[in-house]
Amino acid sequence: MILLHHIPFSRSFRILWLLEEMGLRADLRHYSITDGSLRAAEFKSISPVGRVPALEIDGITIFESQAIVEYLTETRPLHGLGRLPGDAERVPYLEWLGFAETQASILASLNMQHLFMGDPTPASPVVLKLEAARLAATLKALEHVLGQRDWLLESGFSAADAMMGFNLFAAPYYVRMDRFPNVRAYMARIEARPAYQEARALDGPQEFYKKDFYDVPGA
Ligand SMILES: N[C@@H](CCC(=O)N[C@@H](CS)C(=O)NCC(=O)O)C(=O)O
Repeated sequence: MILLHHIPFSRSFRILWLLEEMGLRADLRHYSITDGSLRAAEFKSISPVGRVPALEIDGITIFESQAIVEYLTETRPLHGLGRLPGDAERVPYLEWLGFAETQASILASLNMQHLFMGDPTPASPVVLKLEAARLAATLKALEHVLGQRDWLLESGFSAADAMMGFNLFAAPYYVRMDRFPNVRAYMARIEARPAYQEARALDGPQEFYKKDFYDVPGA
């Protein structure tokens, strides 16, 4: 049995997608950011600060998406989706895994301020503008790399690309993507993957974003 603790359109999508790339189907247990389900004692015994994803597999439970990605790729090397110690691309592979989380933390900050705070504590326009600029800087870095190759690593698709699965589809709510054609082409390549399409169908509808774009108030 494989059980993924999951919220649609969140970082747990990374794992849902990676499992599909490996031909593994997980049962999903759904949570919500706003209904208190992440704070239940039972879930906190699995994920200490009540975050998704957490994955139950092989008789163990793992939290933190990067740890899950590394565990899955190391225990299932035949799929060729990780770059194990000794691989020439081991270092860039680890860098991109970390980069994905750096980018995701900016998105989480924007999500928190645009979607989950509101009155009586309005978000600071200065901080919102700064965070959107920091997100754009990560997209600019990707734009450069993706002008040289189709996937993050020269050797082709890897689990590092699956780590981007949550990020890149949340970014357009905060940054206009017109100036990042290589990133948009990369997103189209991702969307063309059958495993991605399967995972998206399993994911469930996103409930965070109520409009297409969140501008900085007063900008
Ligand atoms: N570094 C963690 C971050 C996990 C995380 O923050 N997940 C979000 C969803 S994208 C969450 O569960 N948020 C709930 C909260 O902040 O209360 C990972 O990559 O697994």
